[in-house]
Amino acid sequence: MTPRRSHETLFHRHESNPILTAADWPYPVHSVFNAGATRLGDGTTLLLCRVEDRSGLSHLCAARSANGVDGWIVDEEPTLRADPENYPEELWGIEDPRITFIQELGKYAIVYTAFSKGGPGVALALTEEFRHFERYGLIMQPDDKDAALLPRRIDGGFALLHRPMTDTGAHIWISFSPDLRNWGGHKLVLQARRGGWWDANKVGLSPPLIETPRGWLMLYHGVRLTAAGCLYRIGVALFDLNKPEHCLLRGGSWIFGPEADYERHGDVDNVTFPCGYTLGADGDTINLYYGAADTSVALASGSVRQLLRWLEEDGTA
Ligand code: BMA
Repeated sequence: MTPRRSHETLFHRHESNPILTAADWPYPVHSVFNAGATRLGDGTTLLLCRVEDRSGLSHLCAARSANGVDGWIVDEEPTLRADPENYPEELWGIEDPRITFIQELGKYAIVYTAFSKGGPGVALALTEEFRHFERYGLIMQPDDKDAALLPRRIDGGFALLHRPMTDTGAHIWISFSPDLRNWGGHKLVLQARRGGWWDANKVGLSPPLIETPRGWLMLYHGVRLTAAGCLYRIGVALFDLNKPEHCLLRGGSWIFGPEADYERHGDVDNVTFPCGYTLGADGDTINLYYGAADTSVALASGSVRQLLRWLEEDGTA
């Protein structure tokens, strides 16, 4: 009998973790974490980091590197600041960006959390070069977060994964739009489990979905509430390429969670929170960028093929 692979190591931490901290910043900040990621046209890796200053509020700041590991060049000033005068929903800062290159627009879509008086909501901005931004404002009202766009239309509509809070828990939904402004066709795609599960009560999309020949691969976080606080761990699921609301497989176990000291201890202990990835030149290596303990940015690498194989064995429909 083939041994079950539920304890296989699917993501390997980079030896120079954490790869970015507040000490790398050219201006005074408190912490740097939960970064969106993408690759620019010239191959440069861009991380759009959530940066918290000593007001406690967050803004976004870009760091660029040729190899995605070191040699980061960080913008001298915040790259995208909250703009509460024009966008009152950004009153208490902007957080946790996810970046998707939208082929038909030739632009990057940044979907981020806007922290409003009414709670966290989902906001959108488009950019071509991460210097000028076209803001769309709030596209999902509070309480909603952990959102990312798909890179292309599905059945004629743009598609947004997001995580509204409901009375029955926090589950992942998909919504569709003809123009990125008007949203409808809402469908539940992944439900938090109940009881003692690692992903009971609260799940949320982590980085944007990864397109594979087998389907859209989702890395999602599950939040386990314990007497000592929350544990933020990562699991995997697979969705139909043409019907992304249809879950094909969902892993039983989590595949990545707080183990290293910089994940175990920080402003918020026991948090691994990926918001972005880049794919290696081989089309298989996933460079996963994650916030560690709400304090720093760390990197782990995995393989699309290995994740799919693991899901076949550990997952259920
Ligand atoms: C979530 C978000 C993340 C954060 C995590 C752990 O609800 O606010 O930004 O990393 O909690 O504090």
